[in-house]
Amino acid sequence: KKVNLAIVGATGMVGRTFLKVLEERNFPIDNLYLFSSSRSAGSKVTFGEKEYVVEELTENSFDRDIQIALFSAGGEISKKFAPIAASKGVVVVDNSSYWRMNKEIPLVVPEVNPEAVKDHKGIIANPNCSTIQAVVPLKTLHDKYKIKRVVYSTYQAVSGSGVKGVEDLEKGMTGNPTGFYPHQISYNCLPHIDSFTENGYTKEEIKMIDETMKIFNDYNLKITATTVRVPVKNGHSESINVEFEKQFELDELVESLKNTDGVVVMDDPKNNVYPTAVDCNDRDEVFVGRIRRDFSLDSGINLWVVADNIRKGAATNTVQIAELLLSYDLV
Ligand code: 11C
Repeated sequence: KKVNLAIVGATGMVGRTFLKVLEERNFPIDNLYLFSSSRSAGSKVTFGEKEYVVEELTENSFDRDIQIALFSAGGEISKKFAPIAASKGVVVVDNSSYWRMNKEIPLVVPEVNPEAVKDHKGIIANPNCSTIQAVVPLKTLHDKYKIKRVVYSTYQAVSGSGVKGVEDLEKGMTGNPTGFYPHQISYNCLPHIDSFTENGYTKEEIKMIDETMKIFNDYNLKITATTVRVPVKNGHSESINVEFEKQFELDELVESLKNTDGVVVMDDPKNNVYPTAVDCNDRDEVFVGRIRRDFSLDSGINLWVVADNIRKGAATNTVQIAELLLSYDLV
C-alpha cells in the first residue's frame, strides 16, 4: 500500500532529514507534497528521481488526498495547522513540542510504546530528541527492574537549535560568534536549553521529565534533569543515573540492553570503546556505554547514552511512527 504524504517544514534541518530517511527506508509514497513558509516556498528539492517544488503552507494545503503529514516547522505552525490537517482526514505526526503533553495526543517512541498510536485522533506527537534517546534503553530496564528514580544530565549538540545554532558554533570557532546563544558556545558549556521556567528548571529539563513519565505511562517515577548545550555540532550525549526497585546482575542487565531493539551497546573501556557524538552521527540507533553499578545506591546504575538528535531524536522516530500507522492499518 502506498500513501500520499506531506511534509510541513520541508526545507528545515529535520525536514530535509525526513526526505533522506524516507528514501533510505523505502517508505511507500505515491504522491509527495512539500510545504514551507512563504520564505522558502518555490525552492526545489529532489526526492528519488524527481524534483519537487516546495509550496507555501496555507489553510487550503490539505484540501487534497493526503493520508499522512509529517510536521517539523515549530510549535506555532503545529498549533494552527495540525488541527486543520486532522479535520481533513490527514494523520499528522508532529515533531514540535506543542501537542506532546495534551492528554488526547499519543506521544510515541516505536521501540517503547508503539501501541499508543492506535489511540490517535488525527495527531500523534514525536517526543523531544533528548527524551527519545533516553527512553529507548530505559524501557528495557524499567520492564525488568522497575525504575524508581532517574537523574538526567545532558550534553546537547547545537544542531538541536537548528541551523542558527550550528552557525553560531562554527563562526564562534573562528572568533566571530553570531550571538544566537546568550553566551559564547564555542569552547564553552551552557546550562541553558530552551527558556527558564518559574521553578528554575529550563523547559528542556521539564520536557525530559514530563515526556518520560507520559511515554512510560508511569507517573510514580522520580525524575530530575540538567540539560546543557555543548560545542558539538550534532549528536546528543547523556549521562543517566538510574535507581531500581529490584536487584540486578550487571551481566544480565548489559545482555538485556544488547537485546533491546534500536540499542547498540558500545562498552569496552579497556579498549577505549564507548559511544561519542561524532561516531553516532548519521546513525539511527541509540548507543549505550559506560554501563556500571552505582555503588552509592542499593540498586542502581550509570549509563552514557548517545544518539543523532536529528535522526533518531527527530526525523527517524517520526518516520518510524508513520511506518507504524501503515503496519497497524491506521491510514
Ligand atoms: C535541543 N531538544 O536540543 C532541543 C530541540 O522540543 O522539539 C528540540 C526541541 C523540541 O535544543
